[in-house]
Amino acid sequence: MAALPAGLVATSGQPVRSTCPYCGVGCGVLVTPQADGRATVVGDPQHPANFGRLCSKGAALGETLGPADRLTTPRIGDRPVDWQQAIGAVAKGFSDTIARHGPDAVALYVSGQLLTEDYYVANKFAKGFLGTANIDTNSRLCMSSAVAAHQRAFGADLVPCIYDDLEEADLIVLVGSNAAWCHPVLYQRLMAAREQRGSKLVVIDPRLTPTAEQADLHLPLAPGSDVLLFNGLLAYLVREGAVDFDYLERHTEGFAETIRAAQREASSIPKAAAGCGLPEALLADFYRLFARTAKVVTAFSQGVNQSSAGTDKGSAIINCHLLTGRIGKPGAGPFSLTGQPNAMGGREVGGLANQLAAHLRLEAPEDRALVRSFWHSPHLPSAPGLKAVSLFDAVADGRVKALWIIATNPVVSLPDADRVRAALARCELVVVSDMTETDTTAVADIVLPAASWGEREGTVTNSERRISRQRAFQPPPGQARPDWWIISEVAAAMGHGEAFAYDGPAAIFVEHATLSGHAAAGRKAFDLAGLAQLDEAGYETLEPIRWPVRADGGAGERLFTDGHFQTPSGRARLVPVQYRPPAHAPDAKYPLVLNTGRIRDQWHTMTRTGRVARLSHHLPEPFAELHPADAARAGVRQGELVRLCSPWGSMQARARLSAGQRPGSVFVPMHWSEQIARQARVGALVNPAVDPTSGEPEFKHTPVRLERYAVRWQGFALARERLAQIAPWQVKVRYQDCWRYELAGDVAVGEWSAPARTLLGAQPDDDWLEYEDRAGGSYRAALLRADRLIGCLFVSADDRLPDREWLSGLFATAELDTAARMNLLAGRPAGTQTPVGEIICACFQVGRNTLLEAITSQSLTSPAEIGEALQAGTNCGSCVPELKRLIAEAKA
Ligand SMILES: Nc1nc2c(c(=O)[nH]1)N[C@H]1C(S)=C(S)[C@@H](COP(=O)(O)OP(=O)(O)OC[C@H]3O[C@@H](n4cnc5c(=O)[nH]c(N)nc54)[C@H](O)[C@@H]3O)O[C@H]1N2
Ligand SMILES: Nc1nc2c(c(=O)[nH]1)N[C@H]1C(S)=C(S)[C@@H](COP(=O)(O)OP(=O)(O)OC[C@H]3O[C@@H](n4cnc5c(=O)[nH]c(N)nc54)[C@H](O)[C@@H]3O)O[C@H]1N2
Ligand code: SF4
Ligand SMILES: [Mo]
Repeated sequence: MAALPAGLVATSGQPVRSTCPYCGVGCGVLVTPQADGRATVVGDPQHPANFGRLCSKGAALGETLGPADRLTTPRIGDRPVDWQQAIGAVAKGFSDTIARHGPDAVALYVSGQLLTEDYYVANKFAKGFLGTANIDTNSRLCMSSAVAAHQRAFGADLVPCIYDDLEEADLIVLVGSNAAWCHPVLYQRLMAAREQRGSKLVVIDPRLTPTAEQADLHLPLAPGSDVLLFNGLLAYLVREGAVDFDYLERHTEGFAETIRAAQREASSIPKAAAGCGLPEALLADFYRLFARTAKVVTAFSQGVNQSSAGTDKGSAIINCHLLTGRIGKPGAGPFSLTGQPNAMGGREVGGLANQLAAHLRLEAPEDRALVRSFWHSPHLPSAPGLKAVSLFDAVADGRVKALWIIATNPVVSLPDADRVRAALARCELVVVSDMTETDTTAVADIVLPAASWGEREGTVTNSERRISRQRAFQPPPGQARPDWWIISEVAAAMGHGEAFAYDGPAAIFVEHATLSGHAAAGRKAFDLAGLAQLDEAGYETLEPIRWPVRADGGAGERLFTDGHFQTPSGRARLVPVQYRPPAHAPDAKYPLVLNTGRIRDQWHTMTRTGRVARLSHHLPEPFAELHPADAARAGVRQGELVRLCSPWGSMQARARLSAGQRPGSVFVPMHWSEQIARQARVGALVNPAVDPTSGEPEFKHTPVRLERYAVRWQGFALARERLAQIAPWQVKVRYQDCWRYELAGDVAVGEWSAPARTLLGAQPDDDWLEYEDRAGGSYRAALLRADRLIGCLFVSADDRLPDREWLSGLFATAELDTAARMNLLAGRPAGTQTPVGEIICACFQVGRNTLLEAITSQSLTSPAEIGEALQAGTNCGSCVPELKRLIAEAKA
């Protein structure tokens, strides 16, 4: 077994320069490790993605660290084992399955959160040495539609824009992107540029998001109607004479058919407006603005990609840019915003089942020959492997018998997620590499502990093709190991030691860069030949750099400036596309459309951000955001619990009413897992329809029914230790000095005293305070040990419950004083202090009520004035859109 290279941990007093492991903006961070195992993290002023800025998640990175809840030993079944045994078992399981059933009976399912080096090794292992193309990644769920649209238009998966373009544009169109919450630092850069140069912002999204609230125009289009909207734009541009015929003739093909198709479908503004469910005047305003503005960037994200028409939506957008020649120029182009930190790196190494390494084509014999000889691999599959959703279908029906899942949590994040869980439970061999227990490790046969951010070394590539180093500043806990090491050891145990004899990530990166140089041969955009000679020291000190990095030293050039593309003809293709409705329409039984996505302070399935108190206050519970009219129809009031059902599954959530929600649509975040909340995995409801070209699922459109979840009691507990499951609605929230549990039940509890003592773990010598009003259905109890608050429970027949914030503060003190003790069961301090309310500013923990009170009493009129008065919004700035909303609310 190969040893890990030493020298992983920085010892100088200097902060370690690294990269944020969350979104595709790829912000640089400066990390100063602390004695307690945590770290302070600030933005790197020199990093060209963020110039020192961080969002709420990046700013709280230091608090995600620490050994608590980490996986530290490999295990087989329930049995902890050493690495030798674990690796032997994985290797034998895969070898035996291949011997009995052939290479396509095994598969890997990996992640855009792997470092490029891990990702490269995983692909080499699967495609080159297991001999199967059955390696797919969660990027299939994320930007595979954009990849397919790029390939169709440009002949390769190339993103035409860079971040500067957002600052140089006069018009920015955000389509299906809630960038204020999902790409916050990029959004802040964009807003700053807008202040300076007066650029316009248009947001195309069915809901009024915090991003849309800031826009000059918000187009709340009917879900799934983007193709129609952009076909309508294309036809309008032709009518208005905004076409760049010179560009079309010299650099493109397919424009005549494309124009005809668009004209057939959306010949006039009224026609397009009707199909998109938009007022004609609003659509006309947008079309006019687009036609008149040369410098326009259309940035798109999951409202485009996660659709059964995702590839066509991408093409419809790109068509408009090609038609006007607005591509390959400063401040102009279609811009796919990547979600994960290394979505782009995954594309470089050929992470998807239909790709080969280094932007080479799996289906091209000459490309396969190049890779095969470079890897010295015994065989290379010639047909694409199974795409994520089909891959799990194959697991369900037994075609795939051994599966290795790395750095992703499909039991939460795939559509039809209950079926995914059932499929994994039946599968002969499921191996999971993760850093913590998840809903997916819960159904694994072998669990492997992975090193995580801060403990691993490597590179990631952000949305603008910029490669940055992630650097380690602390050792992994226990036996945890980097993913490249684990995969290489399994490959070696299967007899491929020579091809995987890496002594560290630098060697892998150099191999990757060398292969890209061979593949590009100086002619293609994806080219890292200029980094193929890096030595250890050069890799260690690698500065953020945008590709292409040519052998002659040229780097980071803007793509497509010469109008030359990577298609066989060298011309870009306009692709005729036609609107298709989403796969499943709402009906009488399932009348609403479920739209899913993200919230500001949580990352995906919450395995890291869910550990941070500061990030848990903003939106602590699984919720369903619905229009007041739909709520009234279902008899649901603000804050009540609801049950959502689709033909695929069901869940519970807290109702949040919002007039910004499109009538007929419900928005539910994707984040909550079984580890944190009961019956709150929205993936269980999501239909498994996919885009026919990209295979990307339709996460934004599932018919559902919503009903009141009639509860008999509601309550919450705060406790120093984690509590057992007691209620059918139970949500665990990380607070600074305690855990908060939101609870509710549909069966009345006659007597609370005994179960409350058990729940909070009362001992004979403890102090037990309690108050009961049986007739009113109210019960309150608190447990103290030597004057220290251990836990408390508040139950009520309705939702009249005290503020959690004041009570949770009592856990910070070692001994409760008499006043606090007296007010404990009242749940609030004496006097008439208002509770701070829902936390809006995560950095300084400033609540909604505090903000509203200050805005009114001090007549505050801008986020800057709020910042001066209360600090809110002055650190990461992620809450500024909400501060603006509160100012408007106070005025109204
Ligand atoms: N805070 C936070 N940030 C993140 C992440 C996170 O988990 N948390 N994850 C990262 C990842 S991996 C990704 S992929 C990105 C995703 O970033 P975004 O794509 O910005 O985020 P989403 O919330 O998934 O969806 C975006 C919007 O699409 C809208 N939408 C739904 N249907 C349609 C439609 O038919 N047409 C249009 N035009 N819009 C529609 C939704 O209402 C939603 O507001 O975020 C990244 N950043
Ligand atoms: N309903 C709904 N579902 C969605 C979406 C949606 O909009 N709506 N969006 C989809 C999109 S765009 C995405 S990108 C996916 C994301 O979905 P997932 O990839 O499933 O989400 P994560 O929680 O990021 O999972 C990453 C896992 O890797 C682990 N991990 C962290 N660091 C390491 C490491 O260094 N090594 C290893 N081996 N493991 C590590 C984490 O603990 C975590 O369990 O969700 C998709 N699912
Ligand atoms: S915007 Fe936030 S989450 Fe994204 S990379 Fe920057 S700090 Fe990290
Ligand atoms: Mo994503």
